[in-house]
Amino acid sequence: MKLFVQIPCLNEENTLASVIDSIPKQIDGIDEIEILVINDGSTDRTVEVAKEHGVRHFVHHTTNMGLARSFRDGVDYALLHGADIVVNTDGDNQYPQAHIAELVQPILRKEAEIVIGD
Ligand SMILES: Nc1nc2c(ncn2[C@@H]2O[C@H](COP(=O)(O)OP(=O)(O)O)[C@@H](O)[C@H]2O)c(=O)[nH]1
Ligand SMILES: [Mg+2]
Repeated sequence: MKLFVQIPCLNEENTLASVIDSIPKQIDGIDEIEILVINDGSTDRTVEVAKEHGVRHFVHHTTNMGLARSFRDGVDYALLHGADIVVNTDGDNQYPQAHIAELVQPILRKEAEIVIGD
């Protein structure tokens, strides 16, 4: 199972490092974890910070196109690159990444196709 964690970002240079560094490196039942940053026309160092923290997958919007379009383009990229599961999280460190392992469990158990953390 290949998991993509996608992070839509509009100018998240201050918080993106904490988000990336707290994404789990291993999850039982998942073979590969890839991180994808969707850069939605950022004018700050979002992309440089992501690269410095090991991100290798990017979707770039040359101008700001909004979160909905960013989310969709991220899912398209992830599926094209072999994703079995896509987790979306924010670049502002609003969500605790440590819960990603728990979040994907209903999918791994084939009990759900979509899981929402609240
Ligand atoms: N507000 C906003 N966020 C965007 C946009 N494009 C990408 N994002 C990213 O979408 C994520 C959610 O945005 P945020 O402002 O935190 O939304 P909220 O958590 O619903 O208040 C963040 O990682 C943003 O950087 C955009 O055009 N506007
Ligand atoms: Mg937010």
